[in-house]
Amino acid sequence: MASAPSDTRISTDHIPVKLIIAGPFGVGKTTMVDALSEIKPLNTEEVLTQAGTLVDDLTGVNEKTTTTTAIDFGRLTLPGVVLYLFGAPGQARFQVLWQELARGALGVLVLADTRRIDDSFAVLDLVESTGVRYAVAVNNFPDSPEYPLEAVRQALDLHPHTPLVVCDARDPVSARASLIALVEHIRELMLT
Ligand SMILES: Nc1nc2c(ncn2[C@@H]2O[C@H](COP(=O)(O)OP(=O)(O)OP(=O)(O)O)[C@@H](O)[C@H]2O)c(=O)[nH]1
Ligand SMILES: [Mg+2]
Repeated sequence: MASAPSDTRISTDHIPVKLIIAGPFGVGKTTMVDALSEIKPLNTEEVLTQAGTLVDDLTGVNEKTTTTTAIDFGRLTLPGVVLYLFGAPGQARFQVLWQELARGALGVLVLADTRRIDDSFAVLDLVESTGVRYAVAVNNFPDSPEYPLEAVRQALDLHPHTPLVVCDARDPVSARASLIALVEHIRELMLT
């Protein structure tokens, strides 16, 4: 029998860690999971319909043609740990999904978009309701207003210790740096 391709094998000496990449509609969750995953990511993309515009506001993301209908899933192996990455929608109507998804998660990376900063509130409410620790990464688009990070922190009413970074969800190095900021934060909290 042929052995499995190396990129699909899971090493048993790596600690499994579940992380969630969350954020409002169209913020770049699927893009980030795709950029990070070493396996072909599971995507649940479907074409956006006219009916969908009644529930998700396309303002600022008019170029968008598809949306994730459930979750994204990918995997990233780092020294000693294997990260299981779940891309999850952050609109308030996904509260039920979150109750299940948050179970066993070590942390959440919340993506934010400075073109639509208000859309982050529902996500932050959902994440805070789960009690899972989180960090925030601003995903920059070409037409994103560039506010100082302190202004974004204030606008989102983040705790002074909550990590806040800027990222490019398309870039694996940048995406990985955001995850590291999250994991380092959780590590520090666990040690104190
Ligand atoms: N310029 C730029 N475009 C991005 C970036 N991240 C995502 N995009 C684009 O933005 C669009 C939306 O990205 P998605 O990854 O589908 O966003 P999402 O959060 O998964 O969207 P939903 O699942 O519908 O909520 C896509 O066309 C991406 O190519 C980024 O960092 N910079
Ligand atoms: Mg998506």
